Amino acid sequence: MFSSKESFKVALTERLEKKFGKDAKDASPIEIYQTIGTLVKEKMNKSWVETNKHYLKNEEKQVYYFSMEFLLGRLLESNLLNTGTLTTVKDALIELGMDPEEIFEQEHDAGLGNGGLGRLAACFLDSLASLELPGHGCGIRYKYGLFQQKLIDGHQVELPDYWLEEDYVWEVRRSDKAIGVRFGGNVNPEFIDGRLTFHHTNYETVMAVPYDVPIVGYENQTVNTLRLWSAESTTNDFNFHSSNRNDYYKYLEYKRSIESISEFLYPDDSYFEGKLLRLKQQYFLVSAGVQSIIKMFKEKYNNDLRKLPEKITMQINDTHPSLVVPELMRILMDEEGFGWDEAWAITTETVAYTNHTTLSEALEKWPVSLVQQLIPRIYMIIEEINERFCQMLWFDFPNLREKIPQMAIIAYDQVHMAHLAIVGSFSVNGVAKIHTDILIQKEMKDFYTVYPNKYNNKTNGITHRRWLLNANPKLAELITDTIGKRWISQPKELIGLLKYASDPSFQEKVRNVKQDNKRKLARLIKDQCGITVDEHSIFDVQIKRLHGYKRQLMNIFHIIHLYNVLRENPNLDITPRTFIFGAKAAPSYYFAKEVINLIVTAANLINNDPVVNNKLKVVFLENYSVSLAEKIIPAADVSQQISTASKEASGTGNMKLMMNGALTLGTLDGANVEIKEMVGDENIFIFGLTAQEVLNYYQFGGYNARHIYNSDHRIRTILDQLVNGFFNKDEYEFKDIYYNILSNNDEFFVLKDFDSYIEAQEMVDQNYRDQNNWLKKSITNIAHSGKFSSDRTISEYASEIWRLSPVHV
Ligand code: GPQ
Repeated sequence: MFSSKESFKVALTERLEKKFGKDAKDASPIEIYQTIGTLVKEKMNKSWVETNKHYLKNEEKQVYYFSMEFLLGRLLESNLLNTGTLTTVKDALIELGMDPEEIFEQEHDAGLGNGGLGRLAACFLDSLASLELPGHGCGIRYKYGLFQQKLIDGHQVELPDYWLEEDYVWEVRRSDKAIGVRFGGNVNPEFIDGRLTFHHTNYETVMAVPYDVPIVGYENQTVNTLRLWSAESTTNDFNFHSSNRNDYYKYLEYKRSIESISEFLYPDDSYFEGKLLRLKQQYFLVSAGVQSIIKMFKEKYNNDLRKLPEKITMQINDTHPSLVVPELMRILMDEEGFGWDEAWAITTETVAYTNHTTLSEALEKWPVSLVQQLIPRIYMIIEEINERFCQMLWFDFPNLREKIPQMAIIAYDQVHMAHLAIVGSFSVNGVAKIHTDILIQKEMKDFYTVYPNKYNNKTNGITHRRWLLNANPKLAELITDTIGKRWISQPKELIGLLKYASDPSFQEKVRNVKQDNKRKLARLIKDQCGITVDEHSIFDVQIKRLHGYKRQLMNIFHIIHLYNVLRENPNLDITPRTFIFGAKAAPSYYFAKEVINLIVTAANLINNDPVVNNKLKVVFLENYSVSLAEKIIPAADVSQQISTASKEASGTGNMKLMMNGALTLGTLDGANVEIKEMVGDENIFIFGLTAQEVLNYYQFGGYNARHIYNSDHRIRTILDQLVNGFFNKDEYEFKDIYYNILSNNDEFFVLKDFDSYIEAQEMVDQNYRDQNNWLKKSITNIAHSGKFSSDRTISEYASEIWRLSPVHV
């Protein structure tokens, strides 16, 4: 049906008629989208069944990627690309008088994630399938994804993201695979036949119903599964006493409380919010996932669970799913009859843990009372793990005896999830070289002494299929025309572009593609914000979650500085620039919301001041999301990656932007370090404190923000403008930012790095004037971006952690 435009048109027409009783002319764009989606899904079903059969029949190892977040975005276009039907479908739609982009845009983003961590999981799924690796996702089917952001008067307002309003064409509900997850109750030890057993009573059962989403590989027959669990109640579990008229209402209440478990995604990024409901979500995901894997495994391997580590790895995406460790122990001991030692050996050879942050506010520490009350048996197991771990430290590592309270899994009435994950797994990895180094040398130094062999690095990556082939088809085409198409399956082959970096005719072509993309984005900006931007200005982009450490504040301070300079000297020769922001703040993150307010307020002032004479525009695009990123990134000239060094574990936006020819302006943090290594010093703008310098300041002090305020008039001017009515708002509007910097001694070194940031920004300005040189740098970045394909990352996980080989379906 997708073999030619004609057969696709016939299939589309027939299905539209069946599904909606309409022909292509009358159908609405959303109906067209849904129909094509259904057809593509059906096309994938055959390979899905085949893949599953193949995995069942053969004894290859499989990986399960446990994650509280999968930030998929839209799937139609990428599924068309991967199934090799994108061009046919696009062309056919055009012939039918439709705009393919308009059709694709009907799809509601699956926003089941916050930012980098969730998007990484989605890129990994794409790479697993594309490399023909048997790897599946295990997550939660939140009814509401990450909130939709509106800006009202400069303030962020959150609206619920009811993404399931229209049918989600990619999922299949599998009621037959539902599994019960138990919460609460009492656990009583009992001796049965001389064996200690644990009898669990008075618990509440929540039904976990899986919804499966097929994940198709690029031009192969592999279709893996993303299994998303939804919480449901069953009437069987509720005691109706027909004499009591209130039972019905009680039941409804009960049903609501159960369904609340998969109701919404917590909107916090890199931040631990210790809510009971969140803990419920975590155990719900883990228990449903592990139980279903064990069930399947027993059927396949004749109940021989000793083989588990040989055949299965459970990779946990940060500590959020770290209850996998005690849950697997529980199943092996309580349900399968293993003794502690054997269960522990199986568990710790099956689970692997990825750390994604060293920020202390993100570390998960659950109050003992909460864990005990919600999952009593799991708590007992954690206690035992802790006991044995501390004993082991005491006897085997006398030098660490003093450190036991800091290393314990349970201490000071809290369960420390990272410690549980480290102790309970066979692999601990960071997500960029510098991040892994910091884990080993500082954050997890003592654990490294105990388990040196567990530690390894896996630098993050992004799928070049979505972020280059789909998002920037013109650039992809130009690359293929220039070096052939091998780079698509072997992204490192992009290096072949280096030869053309200085070739004027190739440069011209790259420039035209970028210019087209910028024109399109300028139109979007006009439509969404009513701001006219100069499409020949530098498009300078910072798109990511709003966070103190990501320092959007430093960016806007610099913009205000430029504005101040221009007001003093309107004829100053600066390269026209458009600063573009996209960022959601966690709803309860007050400071982050203040920064949004400052950006939007400053933007209004600057954009409407004739003195600036269109040399400067500031745009804040509402509701930053995967699909919006796909429009911004291909149009970017400058990629701002300006986190306080040591704070950004890796970053992945940096990779997407370089792959699309933007030059990085950044600190030596996260994967920026490796980007610099690849492209060389002359093709990146680096500034600011190093991670070591930052860590030294934290440890030994010696930084005083007020000194800088007093001695640097540029900084003093900006800070004073926050509180002297300069922005035509209430004088107190930005006082918290002012005090945050001056009274809290500028936790993220905005003032300390400001001078070198200005200098780096001037370099950007100067460099852009020489277009040939700029294009050479841009092409050099694209050429080196192959390393940052998630195909490379996933190959490393497969060979070094999972010992997983491709399976040809
Ligand atoms: N990251 Cl712990 C998140 O997006 N959310 C989180 O809760 C945690 C980490 C990010 C991290 O900040 C980035 O530096 C990484 O590139 C990304 O995870 C993927 O590893």
